[in-house]
Amino acid sequence: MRYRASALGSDGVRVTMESALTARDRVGVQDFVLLENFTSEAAFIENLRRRFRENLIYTYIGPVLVSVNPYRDLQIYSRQHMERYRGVSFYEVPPHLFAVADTVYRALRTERRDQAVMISGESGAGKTEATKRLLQFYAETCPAPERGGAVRDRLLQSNPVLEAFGNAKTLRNDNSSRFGKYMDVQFDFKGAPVGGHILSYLLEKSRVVHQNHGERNFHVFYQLLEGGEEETLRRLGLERNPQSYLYLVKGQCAKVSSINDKSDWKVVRKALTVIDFTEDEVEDLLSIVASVLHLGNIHFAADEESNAQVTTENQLKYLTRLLSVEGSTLREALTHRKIIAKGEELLSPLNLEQAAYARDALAKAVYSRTFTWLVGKINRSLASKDAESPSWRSTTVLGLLDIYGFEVFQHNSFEQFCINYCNEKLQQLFIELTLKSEQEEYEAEGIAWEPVQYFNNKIICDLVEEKFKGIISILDEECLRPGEATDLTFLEKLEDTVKHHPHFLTHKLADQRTRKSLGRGEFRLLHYAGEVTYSVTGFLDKNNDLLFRNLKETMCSSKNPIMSQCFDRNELSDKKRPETVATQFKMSLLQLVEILQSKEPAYVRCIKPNDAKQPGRFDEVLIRHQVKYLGLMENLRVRRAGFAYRRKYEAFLQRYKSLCPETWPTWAGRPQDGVAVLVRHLGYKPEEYKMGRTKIFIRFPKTLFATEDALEVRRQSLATKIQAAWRGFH
Ligand code: AD9
Ligand code: MG
Repeated sequence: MRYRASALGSDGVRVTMESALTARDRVGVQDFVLLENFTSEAAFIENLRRRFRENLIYTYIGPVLVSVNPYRDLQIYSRQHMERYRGVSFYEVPPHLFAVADTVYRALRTERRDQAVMISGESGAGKTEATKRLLQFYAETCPAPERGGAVRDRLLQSNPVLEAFGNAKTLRNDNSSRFGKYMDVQFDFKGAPVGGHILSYLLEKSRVVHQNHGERNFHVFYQLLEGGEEETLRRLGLERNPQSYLYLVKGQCAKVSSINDKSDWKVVRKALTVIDFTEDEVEDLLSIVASVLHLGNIHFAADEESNAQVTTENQLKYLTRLLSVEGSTLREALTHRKIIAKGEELLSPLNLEQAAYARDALAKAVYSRTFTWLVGKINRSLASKDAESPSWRSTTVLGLLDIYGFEVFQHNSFEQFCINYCNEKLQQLFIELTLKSEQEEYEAEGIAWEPVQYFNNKIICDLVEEKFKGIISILDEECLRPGEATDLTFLEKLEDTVKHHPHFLTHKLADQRTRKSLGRGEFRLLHYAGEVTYSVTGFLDKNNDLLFRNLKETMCSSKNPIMSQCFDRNELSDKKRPETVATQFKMSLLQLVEILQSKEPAYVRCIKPNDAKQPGRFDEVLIRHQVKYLGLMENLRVRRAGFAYRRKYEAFLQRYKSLCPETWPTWAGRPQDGVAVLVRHLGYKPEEYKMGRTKIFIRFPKTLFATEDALEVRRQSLATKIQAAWRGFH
């Protein structure tokens, strides 16, 4: 017999039945694989919209979590919410980030395999927020370690510090990550967090000296000025007003309504103590932050021979003190360049432009090296205190990846090129891993695999990173011709080498139609997530990342303990040319991919609902675009390749056994046989399902819905009966 809602029970039951169905209409399905029309993008978007309207921001595609940024506090991350998701099966509760958190954690515990949660999506989609919630989940719900319980606090408190130094307001996001972060949390054999380690990727250091209109420098500068104590500011020679600092006024938006720099500073200040900063270290760190601001205010004037002279004595005085260097050495280094010719050192004076360049290069180097030092310092504080003990060997690792999202601005430069390349790599990994694991599951279960067509972005990754022919190689080649090569010769070389590539275009290569929108100093890449036009201006310089030798020497002589760790004397004697920025980045991404591949992956795909950062606004065009490029439709088709739904025999039987007298209340045989009996009783037709080795595969959502509905009906009718009996009893 086939259960039909209308064929069952009294009127009362039918009404309940309808409301269950209406609820599904209203809030959509919680797993896209259950969409009737799963190939329709319109149906996909409609499902997202319905759920978003009801503040249901999470939906699955099988094990992948899709999340839409609500831009409002939904109160769904409390301790109670955490408890609700602990130890329950993924599908038994509404979709939630905590369900992913718990599933990953349990896999780590039971299978003792390292896990990695990869969070992706464009700038402002909610990756960093998701990472923080995950970390909070583990810090609050995991058992405390026997020793070194402070590690939980340290894990949490490393965040505000890194965000202060590595995040900034951009046009896309008021708290945009300007560095990539991969964080390992280490668990002991009892499942307690015992340590952590952070890898950071390419900080966007150009922001230190320049911001586009409507953007800010890194948060820490504003926080210190707003929140620092009088006494501290006096010592650092700082004024409260950000407008006084040239490095803070370029974007003309020091104040942001969504940000409270003053209270954020308090949080950061406290956090520094938690992550083991001594008072002296805090002082040294703040001296460096302040010195960057003073550097920005160093002015030069030209003497009669057009050589630059420092005119801002007061700033120089503070710099000398804060960086603990000799005043005369610093002055000379800011206005001269040391050249070694035929074994002899020569000092060549700089003109105004060169001196400004040297000053900015120093500011960027000081800041970015301090950031790297900070990550190292945090890592020392997070390092498991049990590292030497035998239990260390039995730790398992859970990785959280939160990287800067794909971004397109009016003006895109080297930084966007690196950020978007990074997203391209991660998309590639997602494609490889999801498709591969699906295929493997079908094979493991002995079910025929039907291949699915999808867009593979490997072609774009190759365009960027291939040896000799890729954009990075060509850029590096040009960087090897100082004095001859320019940004424009780099562009010409690119045009010659990759002219026929379907994802590459320049003004010269474009046809009449597209030429208008492309400037002469630009190239365009057709990324998986859309077209981006890059201006080549500054590419060579940023890739070379030169710091004049005498500036390096000056910094090596610094008595500020942090600076002296950041600038190592060995660097001065090193004859080998350092790797370029793009090549270092490429290598670090390759290493990251290896790390991620060695772990069991879980995915959170974040979607940004509108560009105005507003709650409740569902911009369909924007969302459709993201659904497309994140490959969610393909992901769904792969997941549905044949079967909408799959479940382990044990779980399936447990959930539905009450629908069949032979399996209710207990089934004594193998779960697989119980399921066979159950589905025959439910009237499943042979073409509707397949029995794998450990799981049942159901082809159409409607089959499962009918079963779910029958379950709901039974529950309701039971409740009605109990109520009636209760009334009769009284
Ligand atoms: V970027 O690539 O670093 O520029 P993210 O990291 O993807 O970007 P982020 O997590 O910083 O974006 O989210 C942007 C803002 O959206 C946050 O500052 C919050 O104001 C808002 N947001 C994001 N996720 C949530 C959420 N789950 N609940 C409420 C959220 N607000
Ligand atoms: Mg972020």
